[in-house]
Amino acid sequence: MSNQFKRTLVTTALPYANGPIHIGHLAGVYVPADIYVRYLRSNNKDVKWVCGSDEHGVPITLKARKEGISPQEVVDRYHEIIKKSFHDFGISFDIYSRTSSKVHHETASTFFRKLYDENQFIENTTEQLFDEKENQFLADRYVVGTCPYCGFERAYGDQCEKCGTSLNGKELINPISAISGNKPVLRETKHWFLPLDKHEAFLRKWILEEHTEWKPNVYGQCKSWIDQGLQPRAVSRDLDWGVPVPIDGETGKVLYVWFDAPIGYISATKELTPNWELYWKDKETRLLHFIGKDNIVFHCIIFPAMLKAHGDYILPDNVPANEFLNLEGDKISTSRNWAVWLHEYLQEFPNQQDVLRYTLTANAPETSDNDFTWKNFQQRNNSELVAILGNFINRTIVLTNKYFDGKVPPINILTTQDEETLNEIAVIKQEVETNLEQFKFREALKQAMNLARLGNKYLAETEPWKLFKEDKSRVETIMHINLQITANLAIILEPFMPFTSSKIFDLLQLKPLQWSAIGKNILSQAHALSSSTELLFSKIEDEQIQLQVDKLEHSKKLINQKINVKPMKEEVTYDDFQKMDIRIGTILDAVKVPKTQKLLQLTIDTGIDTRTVVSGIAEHFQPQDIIGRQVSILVNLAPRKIKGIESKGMILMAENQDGKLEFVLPSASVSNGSNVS
Ligand code: B3M
Ligand code: ZN
Repeated sequence: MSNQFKRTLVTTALPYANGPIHIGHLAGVYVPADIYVRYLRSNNKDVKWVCGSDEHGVPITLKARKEGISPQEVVDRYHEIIKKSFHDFGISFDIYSRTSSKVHHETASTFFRKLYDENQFIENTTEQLFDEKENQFLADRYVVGTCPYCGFERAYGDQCEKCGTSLNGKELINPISAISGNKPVLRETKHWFLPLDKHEAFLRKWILEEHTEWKPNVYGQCKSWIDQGLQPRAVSRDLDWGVPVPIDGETGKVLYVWFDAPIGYISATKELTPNWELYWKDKETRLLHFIGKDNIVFHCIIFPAMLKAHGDYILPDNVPANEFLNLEGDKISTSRNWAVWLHEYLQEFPNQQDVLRYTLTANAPETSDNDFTWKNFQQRNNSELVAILGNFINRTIVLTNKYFDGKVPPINILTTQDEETLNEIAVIKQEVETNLEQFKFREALKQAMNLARLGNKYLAETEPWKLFKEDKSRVETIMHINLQITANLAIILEPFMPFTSSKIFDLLQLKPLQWSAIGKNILSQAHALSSSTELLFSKIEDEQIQLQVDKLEHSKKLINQKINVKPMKEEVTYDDFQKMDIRIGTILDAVKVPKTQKLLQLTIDTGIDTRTVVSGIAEHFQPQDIIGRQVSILVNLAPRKIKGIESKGMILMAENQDGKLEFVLPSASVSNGSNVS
């Protein structure tokens, strides 16, 4: 543990309150941070962990537009859902706040104002994309277009999600407004810029020379940014949702969401403790930002430059960013519903938070993107949690009940094997610590599970069930050791699987113990266990997994259908539409047009008259099946001769993706001649 620090402040990326959270969020940021913080707490360290919802920015306003509700309604809804999911999964923030809070608005505003007053910004009028129809500047994700770097056609105005390059809307090729589909124009507007170029020398030295210990993925991204040369970044936007720019007379402008959001960490700390300054301004505080890789530049370059410009804040000591978690081979996507949502998981696997926490940690995308598959989830549960951990603890409890009436037996003469087994606990503890301190959570978990493996091996080799009759004293020692291992597991697993740890403590009738107890004699002779023999984990069956796979398959189908939807035709005026006279009619007769495959000759009562229409639906309907059915018919279409028959009008049909036709009809029967408008 880095001993030059007196206390630690952990921050985790503030999730946008524009949707629920999924396994990718947990795996990349919140579970690793939770493990780390729980570990520090278990070591009695002074640590605070702050987080909250990011409630500003275009992701929120876009969502509000899409749903036809206000941004406030969006954030109110998702803030609660997100907060609950975190709580349900044991994510143990000291505070989960939100950036729409009053404290945050004041903090962010004051922060900006100080930098403004001290001339830390450049004020500049530039041309920005503007949607004339919507009368709005197209900040960030309000504009999409082709990425000039990789050619991806749906790049956003602030970033290309394909190649990760951070962009300015003006760089996009063929930009279109995300709200209206319009081609934007350029219009002048004034903004404030943080001159990152002026901070470049400092950042270069601070990161590239003084923080060579940062994870290679983080260090590498920073190096590439700095080597490309840093540019001034706009810190305000023309939007009406956010923290207003605190300058008199500047209306319709708010702080850029990436300016205010990281200040949210400070605001949350303020809400948490009156001593907040100790955590932000004292050199003996260690500041850690847990984030995903798409947030690296903001936490390693922009926010530190802001803090430096402010003058009195500490800078992060480390930024353990993870790569991305994919799902069944594809990028997790909220809009395509390609995700495992936390609230849904808990409905389908109730009380199995730790199975997910375990799987996500065991597969954490620490050094490269990684894949979550349901098969792997099942396998990790069945062959690791059930077969190794659950099995060891269950056998230990059951045998103790059977031989010693549920009481801890004495420890007698130790064999070399006993001593080696007990000594191994301290070795494992050390391994777990070393890995946790380097943010290597996968490896740390593997080592912690080695303690359960050790227990299983010891139990299998000593075979107490064969010895009880002739050597009770030996069995006492063996079971005593197994129970000590079980108690140690409760402590060492707590950061990773807090629910399981608490169950083990309950089984042992122990109050939760701290990290320093690992390797010590925890259970004293004659201590009584709980009478419960509840299993810690249960097997997950193939059917349960198949259900999840099917659910994803269903999402994929919907996605593919969406992709196949034809683009909208050219715009028409209301008058164009009004010219069309569509009525409800009834098919009186239908016959196949001779020598054709597709054509039916229909006789239709339109309410106005009885007429003939030739329609290309013969491959979809048998004549006898449609006689008597109502249809919608365009009656004022100019007559056409088809195969020698004069056709007057056109039947309205809907065609789905696989080309199948259905009649377009009112939902209840209406009289012939009724207008469709
Ligand atoms: N809300 C972006 C994201 O979820 C953002 C993080 C803010 S951290 C200060 O990727
Ligand atoms: Zn790109």
